[in-house]
Amino acid sequence: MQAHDQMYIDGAWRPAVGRDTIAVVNPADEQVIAHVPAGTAEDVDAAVRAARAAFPAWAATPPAERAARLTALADALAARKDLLAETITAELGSPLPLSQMVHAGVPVLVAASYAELAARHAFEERIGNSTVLLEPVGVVGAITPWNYPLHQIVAKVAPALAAGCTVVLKPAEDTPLTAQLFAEATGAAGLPAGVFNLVTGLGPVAGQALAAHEDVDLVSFTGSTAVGKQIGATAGAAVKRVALELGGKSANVILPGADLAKAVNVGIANVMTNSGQTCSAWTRMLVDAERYDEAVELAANAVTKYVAGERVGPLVNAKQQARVRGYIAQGIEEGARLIAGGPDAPLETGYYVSPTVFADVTPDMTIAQEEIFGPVVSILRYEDVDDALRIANDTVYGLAGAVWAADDEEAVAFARRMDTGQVDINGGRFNPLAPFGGYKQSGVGRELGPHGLAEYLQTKSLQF
Ligand code: TXE
Repeated sequence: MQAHDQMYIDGAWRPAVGRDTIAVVNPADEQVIAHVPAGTAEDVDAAVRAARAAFPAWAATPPAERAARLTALADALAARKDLLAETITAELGSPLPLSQMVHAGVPVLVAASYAELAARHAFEERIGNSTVLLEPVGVVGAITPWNYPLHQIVAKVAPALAAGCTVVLKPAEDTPLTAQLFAEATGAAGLPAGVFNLVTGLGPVAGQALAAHEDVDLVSFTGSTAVGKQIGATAGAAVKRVALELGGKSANVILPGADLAKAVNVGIANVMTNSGQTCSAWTRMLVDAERYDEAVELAANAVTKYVAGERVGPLVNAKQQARVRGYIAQGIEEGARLIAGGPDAPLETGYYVSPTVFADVTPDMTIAQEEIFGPVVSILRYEDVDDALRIANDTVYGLAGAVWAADDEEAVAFARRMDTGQVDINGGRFNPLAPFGGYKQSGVGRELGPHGLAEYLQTKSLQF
């Protein structure tokens, strides 16, 4: 591994133009673990130029060869799995088993899935008397968040490379070490120089410069809705492609005939995973009036398994900790009934928040409307199935959700009426090929699988 004080541009590690650095902090003990370069517009420009120069040859590389590089990338990530997991635990604070299984494990599957898709995707179609060519969009500017540091990178870079695009990545300032390991893996995988480039830096500086760069053809962003709107506006003004994966406020709908204990237990586990820092987390649990009290009791019981500092890691930084504690205080103020946790920090050191459950939450409360991004579950009551649907759809977001019912058919019928991009039916199982992305203000575009690949392609039709 290279020293942390360099960036990966045009196939080589090099220092930033400026001398400013960003301190990387372990959120579990608040200790500084490294410094990385705070890249500027000049660094971004150098990276974009490298990506532009590499584009024609990479776009012309046969898909089978691009697939071979992606297989090598999946292998390189797998070979570094332990180091990646330790690094993610150090800079994000997630418990090591979660880092190993999810944070370091899932991206290997995603990279491998794009190796397969690149190999078998039809980059050419016939429609009547036309041949339609599916061509790479060009240079991609990828801006990623810290919550799943490696997955967010791979979910953008792997389909972009499969499509034949070249990439400049600006990862979150909280988790740049994971991005550096990823960059090193792209080198080990034999990607030609300039096909993948890494610029670390602050969002409003390096991120902004990348999003606004005139030689970037597509900006793919995952993060807050506020920044996403700004990036969307900049891209729109430049008539540039954009993909946005933003916040969520997903509903966990437990219909009257469902297995209540299972739905509540899985629902609590879903939100506690990664300390609630998951955009698709089922943060609103919807239960029918008849079984409401039983559900609250089950939830109070279930949450006792999640202890801050043990199964539940810290939040990523002091700002996120303060924000989540603020939301918990606001929930109490607005009249929700606290049944577990609360706004006090559970540990003196580290950015921990108590696993928290609220009952008697009504749809108009702030905690039922805004993305909290912490280990906080709100339990809402509904009167009948139409009421459940109205509440489930009553937010500006529409990223994910869950439906539990007596059988899959009933759950699917409900899911069809939900304004949301992904729904787990009676528990669901992760599928790395299933499209992921938002309805409404949760975003534009999809990630993963063939739909994720399509984001990075543009079409040209030839008429005969
Ligand atoms: O996000 P930001 P933050 C939500 C979640 C969280 C909130 C704030 O609700 O509490 O956002 O998190 C880069 N131009 N999500 O402040 O600022 C930044 O450097 C270009 C949901 O961390 O949006 C980082 O790389 N880029 C979410 C990335 O944007 C800019 C995951 C995300 O940071 C920029 C994370 C700018 N002006 C937070 N400003 C999800 N959808 O999964 C910042 N960035």
